[in-house]
Amino acid sequence: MARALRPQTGSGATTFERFGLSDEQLITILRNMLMQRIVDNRGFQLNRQGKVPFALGSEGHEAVQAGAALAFTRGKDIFVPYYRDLGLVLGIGYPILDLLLSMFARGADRSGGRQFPNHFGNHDLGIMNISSIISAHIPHAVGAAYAFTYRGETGRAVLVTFGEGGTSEGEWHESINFASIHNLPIVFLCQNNGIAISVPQSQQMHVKDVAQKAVAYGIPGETFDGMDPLISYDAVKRALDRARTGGGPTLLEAKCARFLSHSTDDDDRTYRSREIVQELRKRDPIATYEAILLANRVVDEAKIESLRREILEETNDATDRAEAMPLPEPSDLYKQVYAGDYEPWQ
Ligand SMILES: Cc1ncc(C[n+]2csc(CCOP(=O)(O)OP(=O)(O)O)c2C)c(N)n1
Repeated sequence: MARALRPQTGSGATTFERFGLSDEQLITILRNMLMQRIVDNRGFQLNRQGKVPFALGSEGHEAVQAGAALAFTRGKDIFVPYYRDLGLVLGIGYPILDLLLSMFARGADRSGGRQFPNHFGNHDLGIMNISSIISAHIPHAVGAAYAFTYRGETGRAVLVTFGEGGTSEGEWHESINFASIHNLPIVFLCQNNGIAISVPQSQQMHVKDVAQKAVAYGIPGETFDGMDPLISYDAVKRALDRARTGGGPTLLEAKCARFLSHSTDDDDRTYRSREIVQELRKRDPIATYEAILLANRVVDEAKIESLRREILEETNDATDRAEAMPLPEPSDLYKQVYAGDYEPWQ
């Protein structure tokens, strides 16, 4: 049942009421945010222990990703993620174990342990695999949306995500232009954390908001608070609904923050001060959302604690299981690379 809750702090006149979410859905959002944070931290811990070669954090992106995951219709929509979408894929149903198998590069991983970590893909969940080449996945997303239109499949939409740095790429512009011309059912969701590795937004573009770029392509553009999961849910849901009902593409921009380094391969102390990061962390989306749920008695402290414990146990279990699995067989090197029985050395 939809609830009427007290206004959120810092979000103007916004009330929970207008989102029409049940208690269960409000708690699902919190669960997904906590899961993202715990799995995220696990990747960094394992890297520091020398057990996994690489991890990418999404701390600070929890709200936008949990909100967007709830707006996605599993079994109908297609999601084309980028590498920082750990929370979004978990929210759609990607198993924690699959993420850990990929981090540990074990043979039981869906790609046979041959993919770069954070290259999510799951056919059953409608998650399209990507490459890390910035914005190279966006034409693929537009292609999927074009296929829906071409086949006359209504009620389906594509959600594609990227960072603000990705909007400097030619493929990004070409894709939005094509989607706009053909009125395709697609939502372009920018997770704007203000920095592309070490390059600030001011050196990527001469506009304040990425969403302004929508004007040039004749589609709606909307900037929203990506630190608020309910506002994020609402924006993504409205845009997906518009796409599903023939309204065409939308460019969304979630203003969020990146609390960690770009990945375990860089040290953000070389390009931003600790004071800046401390300021960002004051707006921790999990702490803010927990406070709102507590104030409105949707959850109590004990419920939050049990959610945390449950997710931590699942993550610990997945870590142990993934670590205990064998590495891929060298003879599997070309498996899933060539179609059919072709052996490249023959
Ligand atoms: C075509 C291309 N150029 C450069 C890179 C190296 N690279 C990897 S991530 C990244 C920054 C992207 O930043 P942004 O799109 O803002 O996303 P964020 O990582 O901040 O979430 C760059 C430049 C790449 N992978 N592909």
